[in-house]
Order: sequence, then C-alpha cells, then structure tokens
Amino acid sequence: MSPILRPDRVLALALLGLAVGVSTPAAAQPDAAKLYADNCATCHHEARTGGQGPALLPVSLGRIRKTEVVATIRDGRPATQMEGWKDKLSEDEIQALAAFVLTEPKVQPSWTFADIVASRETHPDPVVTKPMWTADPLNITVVVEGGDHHVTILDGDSYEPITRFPSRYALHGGPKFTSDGRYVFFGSRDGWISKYDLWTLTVTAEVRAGLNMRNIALSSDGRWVAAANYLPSTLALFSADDLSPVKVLDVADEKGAPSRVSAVYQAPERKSFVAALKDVGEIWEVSTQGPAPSFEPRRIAVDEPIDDFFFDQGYRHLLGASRDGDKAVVVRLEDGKTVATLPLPGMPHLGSGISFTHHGKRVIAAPHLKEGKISVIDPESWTVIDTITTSGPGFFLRSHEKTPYIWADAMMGRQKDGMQIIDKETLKVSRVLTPTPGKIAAHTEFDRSGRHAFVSVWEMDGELVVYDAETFDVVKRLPMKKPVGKYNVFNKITFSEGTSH
Ligand code: DHE
Repeated sequence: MSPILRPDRVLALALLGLAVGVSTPAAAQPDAAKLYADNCATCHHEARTGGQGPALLPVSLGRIRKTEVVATIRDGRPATQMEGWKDKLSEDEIQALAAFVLTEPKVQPSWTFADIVASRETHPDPVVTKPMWTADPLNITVVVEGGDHHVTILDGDSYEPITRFPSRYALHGGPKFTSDGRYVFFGSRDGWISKYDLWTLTVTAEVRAGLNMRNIALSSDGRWVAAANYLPSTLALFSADDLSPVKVLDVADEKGAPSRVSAVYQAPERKSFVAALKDVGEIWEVSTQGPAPSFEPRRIAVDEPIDDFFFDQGYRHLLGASRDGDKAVVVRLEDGKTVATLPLPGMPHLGSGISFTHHGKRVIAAPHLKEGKISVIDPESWTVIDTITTSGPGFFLRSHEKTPYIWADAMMGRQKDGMQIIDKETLKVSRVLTPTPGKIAAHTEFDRSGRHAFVSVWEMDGELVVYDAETFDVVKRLPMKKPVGKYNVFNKITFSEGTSH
C-alpha cells in the first residue's frame, strides 16, 4: 500500500502533534547559497572572496556580530554601494544570508601570485614638490574611521579635516609611513594594501596581498612592504614604489607544517622584517639589505607559536606572547636564543605595547586583553617590575616623550567610557577622563608636540575628542564614524616614545 497520507489524516496528525508538543514539519528554509549567488555574488564574488564589495568570509569579516551583518544586509551601508535589501528579501532570507556569510566555506578559496598581480591598480599622482595644502606636514594626523570605512586626514594644529576618503573594508593595524612623512600604507583585514600620497591626497596604488591579512610593515629604507597573511598562509613582499609583488613565501616550518603569520614588523637596526608564526614554533627574519634582496627567511626556533610581539629599544630582542596568552618569551635576535621567559597572564597584547621612560630607564608596557592590568617590563633584566591595575581590560596604550602620563582605555571592561591617565613615575592611575559618559572611549594619539591628545569616542556616531594633555580640558570635538585609530606623522616616523609599532 502506498505510504502517501490522506490530507484529512495529515491535519489530524498535525493537531495531534501540537497537542503532544511534537514539532510540525518546519516551513521551507531559505536557500542561502542560491540567495547569495542571485543577489550578492556580482559584487562580492561567487567564492565570497570580494570584488567591488569586501570579502564575505568569516576570517576577513573579523570580530563582527551577526546582528551587524543582518543590519548591513537589511539597511545597506551609508556612503558605499551596498544598498539595503529589506524591500527585496524577507527577514528570514536576510537572516539566512547573514548566517551563510558567517559560515566557513567547505573549500577555502585560494589566492595565488597571479591573483595578486591581477588585483593591482595604480593611479596617476600629480607631480609636486611640496604638499598641496598649507598645514604642518609633520603634524598631520591620519584617522581611520571604522564605522563607515573612511580615512580622515586631519590638520594637527587647527584640528580641521583636510580631506576624507573611502578606505578598503576594515583597515587593521597601524598605517605605515615613509620616513619623509609623505606616503602612508594601509592594510585591510581582507587583504588590500593601499598606498596614499598625503601631499597630493591621492591613492597611488593598491594590491590585494591575500584574503585575510593581519598587518603590513614597511622596510626601514622605504623600499619594500611585507604583508602578514592568515589566508593563504603567506608572507607576501612588494615593491613600496608601486606595490608590484616581488615574492610570496609559503609559510611552513622545516617539516612542512603550514602556519598563519601572526604579525610582521620592520626591525630598522637590523634592516629586516621580523614575522611571528601563529601555528608553528618559528619566528622568521627576512633581510631587506642590498639592491635585490633574496627574501629567503632565516628561521628562529622557539618552543611555542608566537601570537604577538614587541622589540626592545635597539631591536636586539623580541618579546613575544605565547598563543595561550599566559607567558612571554624573550628571543635574542642576533643568535636566535630564547634568553628569558616571563609570566604574563591575562593575554598581553604586545602589538599595542609601548615603551617609555620610568625613573630614567626605558621600560615596556603592554595591556592585557582579558583583565584590567598593564604589565610593565624592564628590558634589561627581563622581569615584570610592576603590574598596573586598571578599571578593566583595555586594548591600547599611548604616551609621548613630552607628557608625564600614559593614556590607557578600558574598552572591554565595565567602565568602557573612561580613559585612564597613568603617571609614568608612580605607575598609578592618577585620574580617569570620561569623554562622553556611557560611550566607549578608546585609543589615544598625541600631536607632534605631545601637548594635545586625541581620544576616540568609539561609536558609529562617535567623536574625536581633542584634550589639552596638561590641563585635561576638552579643546574640540569632531564628529566621526567610529574612529578606530589615529596616527600622527611625526610620532610615527620618529618612533616617538609611547607609540606602538
Ligand atoms: Fe588589533 C593593531 C592584533 C583585534 C584594532 N592588532 C594590532 C596589531 C596586532 C593586532 C598584531 C599590531 C599591527 C600593526 O600595527 O602593524 N587585533 C589583533 C588581534 O590578534 C585581535 C585581538 C584579534 C583579531 O580579531 O584580530 C585584534 N584590533 C582588534 C580589534 O577588535 C580592534 C579593536 C578593532 C578592529 O578594527 O579590528 C583592533 N589593532 C587595532 C588597531 C591597531 C591594532 C586600531 C593599531 C593600534 C596602533 O595604535 O598602532
């Protein structure tokens, strides 16, 4: 007999199901893959690797919440070509699409040398001998506005924006400046490197180094750019002149186990790039010396993978945080020996570490991401000399040689709206500023003189609050879209005391 049920029996069974709490057959779920192919693939690529719009892969979307993804699909993103889909898709379809882009694809997409070459664009740059504007070129502050993915170039004396332009999606890490302060390089989480001429206010070249990138570094002679990638697992090297790719290193340990690259920085005194590997116990150093470097990596063995690191002042040692976030190792770069191990619980974020003068001696400070603490380390004895207790875990520290204070946020704690002012001598929080009560306060940068400090109110309708760094009076408030980070040209190119990498 046929197993087909008569309609009256289906109704009866459904009612029975309701009565006994058994679920009825679910309404058909939207086919997210088809919805994506029909509506999103044209701009974001059928493999979700990005095109006109950003890559829609979990790794490149970063720490975004599903509610944000849903809101973007539903309402679009202002000042971009991303329109809202609420009139064309149902709420269920929008939810299904959001879940889809937050799910890892079955096969990870590839990004080859040929893809890198094909992605590169160059743009004409007017020939000039000085900036096309009149502000102090070394007191320019570059503001990355994460809220709507723009960059504002700010006159550091008048606090007036000189220009504002759309950036690539989700810039991450500090932009890197050429030593004359003219060009700045930005890196985005979805792999784009952009070279920008501050004098002519022009993006001169762009290239996509990978699908998920951590950060970029510029060599001390300004000739090479290195990109640290998670996907694919590569360290990619480019000419800083026009961003043409010169070499892509597949990153793997000596036995061939592949590894993501945690971060790459220049080591000016050593004329090299140093990269930490996230999945294997090696640090790589790549020399940038000579007219045509081979970029062959020197492998330095360490006991555990390194997540994040900082150098001492002369770039003789590297202080690296372990992936478990409970200790740090000190590696002497000259001979690659691990010379000390420090207990650093609470996930120290050495990428936003700073060094400063404490009782006449240079020390290193790093915030902890999991607890309201800042470790202060003596780079001669490699011991933790103090642990500053703050009101909650924070991300960023900043200071300047001309100020007696460190400014530290607590943006991941309960008092997110406070900026803590820490005395460099007593290592105690001497006061807490609240730029806007109830709104996240984060990331500080100083002007070149150290007399003024810029603090972010980290909201979509946020602000840049300019403080007098001596009186702590508010001097100006500039509306900004989630100003993630600020970078003063002078402080960055002089490696000012109190700035991160
Ligand atoms: Fe960052 C710098 C790693 C999450 C904003 N961050 C850095 C650097 C590293 C790093 C290694 C130094 C690179 C450089 O300057 O060249 N960041 C990490 C992480 O591992 C972590 C915890 C997890 C992740 O998802 O990547 C992380 N970072 C974040 C964020 O969620 C932040 C707050 C928001 C965002 O935009 O992603 C964030 N990171 C920043 C900023 C800097 C940064 C603004 C540059 C700070 C500076 O002043 O130089």
